[in-house]
Amino acid sequence: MKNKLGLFILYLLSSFASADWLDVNMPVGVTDISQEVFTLHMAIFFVVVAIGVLVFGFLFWSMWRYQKSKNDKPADFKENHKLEILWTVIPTLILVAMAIPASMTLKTIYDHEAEEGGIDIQVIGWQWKWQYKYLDEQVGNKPLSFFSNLTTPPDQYEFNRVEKSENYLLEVDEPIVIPVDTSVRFLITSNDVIHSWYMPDFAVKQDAIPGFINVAKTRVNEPGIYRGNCTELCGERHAYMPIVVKAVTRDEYDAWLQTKRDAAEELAYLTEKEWTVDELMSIGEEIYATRCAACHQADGSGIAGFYPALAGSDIVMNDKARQTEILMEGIRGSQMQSFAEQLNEVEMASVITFTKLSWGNERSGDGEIVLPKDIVEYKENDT
Ligand code: HEC
Ligand SMILES: [Cu+2]
Repeated sequence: MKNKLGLFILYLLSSFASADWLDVNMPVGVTDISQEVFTLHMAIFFVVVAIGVLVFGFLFWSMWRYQKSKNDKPADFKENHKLEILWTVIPTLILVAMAIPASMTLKTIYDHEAEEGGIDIQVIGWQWKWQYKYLDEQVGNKPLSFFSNLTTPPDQYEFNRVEKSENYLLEVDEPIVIPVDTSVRFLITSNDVIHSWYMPDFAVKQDAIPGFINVAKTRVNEPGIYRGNCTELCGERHAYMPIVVKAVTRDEYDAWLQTKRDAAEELAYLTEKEWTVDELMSIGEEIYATRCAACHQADGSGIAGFYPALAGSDIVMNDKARQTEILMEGIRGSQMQSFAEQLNEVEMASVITFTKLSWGNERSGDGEIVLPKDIVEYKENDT
């Protein structure tokens, strides 16, 4: 018996020493604040361990020392004012001692002052994706803006048909890019319900609330790719809206901004270009898979009672004006949201064309296609 207990303790000790245990702890992170939070967490953790050892040690020692077989006459005193005052004052002092450094860290976390040379990024939660707007960077005549959509295919998370990828449910089509050693403020809000923007390596976790802007400031010390997710239950696909941040050097950041500006110029040209059906279909197929298939299903069959089938839909087959309107404006009060900001003119025209010419719709419908310039026209008439 004694031997087995010894083995068990040895086992516990050896597993404590192995690195696996470190993964159970919170990450040290890559910002000054995240490191401060980690140090604070460890300091308080050890205070708690020390108190636990003392209290339980004393408890077990007393049980053993004053067991009935050793003391046939137990002491029968009650109330000891000195002791009672002592065990009130000591914990109070310990709590105050822990609250001081904790409040100091909180104060740094809540410093939202803009800094010289810093950048502001508006973060907007959507069911179920994140939008990022770089408020200081104009592209065309609007701030640079894009959406981050989950890229893990449903075959991995719904049907278990294929092996899970390394960054399972933590991968997106377009990560946010930020420069290192620069003060970055995230202005966090929501378009629909409450979400929460959580990036463990930055020690940033802020609710995204419609109509409010919550600010989180960070300054990343090390280049790298950091992953987090939405941490406020926000609907059925809450688990499918990850966050990926790519921290790069200032030069790489400037180069990335330039590619964004070039892409905007390219788009102006692309909306004018003559498009073939095949080109539109291949872009449309990709857009459909990442933006629409989650609800309307890969084969356009929808889910009865939740998401209408697009295969065989009269609107999709025969009413391109109404379908364009649905995609641009969304359907109020339903999960069919506006894609006007999420897709550019080429992507919008392609995905509409794709739905009109897939799943048999091409045989029963009017077989028309929608061109990027139709979307440009829609936008012009709309304003
Ligand atoms: C989050 C789920 C969701 C996503 C993603 C989504 N839709 Fe929808 N869609 C809906 C719902 C729900 C409706 C029905 C709304 C209603 O009528 O109240 C709908 C309706 C439609 C309709 C009208 C169909 C009809 O016959 O009435 C079209 C067309 C459509 N969606 C196209 C798309 C396209 C194209 C995409 C991708 C760019 C897309 N949807 C993405 C949920 C979604
Ligand atoms: Cu969410």
